[in-house]
Amino acid sequence: QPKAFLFDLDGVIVDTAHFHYQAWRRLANEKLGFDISEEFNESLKGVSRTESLDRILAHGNVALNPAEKEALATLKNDWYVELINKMTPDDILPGINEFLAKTRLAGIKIGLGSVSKNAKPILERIGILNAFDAIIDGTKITKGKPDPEVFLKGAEELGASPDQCVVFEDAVAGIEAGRRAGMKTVGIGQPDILTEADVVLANLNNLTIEDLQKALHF
Ligand code: B16
Ligand code: MG
Repeated sequence: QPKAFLFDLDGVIVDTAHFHYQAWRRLANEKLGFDISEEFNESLKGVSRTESLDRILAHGNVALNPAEKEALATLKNDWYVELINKMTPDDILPGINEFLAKTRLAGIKIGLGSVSKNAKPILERIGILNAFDAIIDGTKITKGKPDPEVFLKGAEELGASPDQCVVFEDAVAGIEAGRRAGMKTVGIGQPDILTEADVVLANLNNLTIEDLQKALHF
């Protein structure tokens, strides 16, 4: 039986992936003079703030000094925070509350594995901070996904070995991080994008722990 479930935040618990895209797109449009597509945005999911900016600048062939980059990253985050401040418990994605309840009932530990420095304020806003036994966020790690650090720290805090953990992720970089950590991975999204995940689901609606264990061969 699995001992711990590790959930990504953006795109799994809440649809903040969309807010990140909105804020980055606004930055590219208003400050850099080019646009970024939704397809390009896939490559930013799960990637840290500074690394995301570097990828956007490379994409638009723009070179900036560290101070300029810092200013743009701050501006993006200000816009992003404006968006997340409007969130309520209604923004929790379909099936999440029920699935977390089933997980707890099954005696499986619940951890958050997010690269975001805004993770805790978001969980507070949507009222589910207390659902987590461990929270690993951007303030606790030095390497973003696809590095496995965030999930390995989560397993450690929950007292589980990697092979007893399941990672729930919407990002290509996040699935890679879970795999590199030696964990089973559940992709939330499209199978043609999350090709490396052990199982891909559209969402966690009506998912039972038994069905999941079967699908993952636990
Ligand atoms: P912040 P996750 C990641 O969160 C996002 O997917 C990624 O788009 C974002 O750049 C990163 O957090 C950093 O977020 O700017 O709020 O610190 O998917 O790991 O939950
Ligand atoms: Mg994500």
